[in-house]
Amino acid sequence: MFMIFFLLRLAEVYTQSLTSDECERCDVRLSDMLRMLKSLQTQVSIYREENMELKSEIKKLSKWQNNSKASVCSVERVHYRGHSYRYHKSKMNWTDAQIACEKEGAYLVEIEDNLESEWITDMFLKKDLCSTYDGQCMVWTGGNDRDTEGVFKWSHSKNTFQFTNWNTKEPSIGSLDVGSYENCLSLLPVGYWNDALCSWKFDFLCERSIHDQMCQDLS
Ligand SMILES: [Ca+2]
Ligand SMILES: [Ca+2]
Repeated sequence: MFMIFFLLRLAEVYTQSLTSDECERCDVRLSDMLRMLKSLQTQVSIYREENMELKSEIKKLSKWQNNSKASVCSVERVHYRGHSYRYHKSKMNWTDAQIACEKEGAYLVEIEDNLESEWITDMFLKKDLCSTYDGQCMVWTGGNDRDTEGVFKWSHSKNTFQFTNWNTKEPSIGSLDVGSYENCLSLLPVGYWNDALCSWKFDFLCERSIHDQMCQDLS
């Protein structure tokens, strides 16, 4: 803008300083130049207004995004085959983890086939960072045999396991009687399964059907 005003002023001063003869030779060119500069000035004014409008829109979007982050519906979730997953990096015993999932309209994850198992392993587990039985890296699922020893079910659907991915020597049924204590299903870092003491505290993974959401995810 400053440059345009400067050029306009320069043209006016130049015009005023010319003699009559000189003006006759350059009148047309100066008039054209002034017209172009004024046109340019108008365009810059328009761009300036548009820029202010854009800044206003960006400000509104930013405010909306911040408000969304504060909403329970906007917590970071990952969608996969009609379900929404949320990993909780918060260590709880199995029962408290289950309650935490229920509070957000979800349930502890239920793994129904190898595709889902592999996807969860790739998406959420620390397969490259942890040793096999690293308690810091285990994750609760909804699987358990709390009702009948050795009969594992998913806590939400009540379905018995159709697909399993047990680690070697798991589950611990009949193993020095620890099976009767290890009743809740945790995921090992590479995605294999282990029944563990339900009182142990691990991270956990909540799942829910997208159609059962209490509100629409913004992601
Ligand atoms: Ca058991
Ligand atoms: Ca076990």
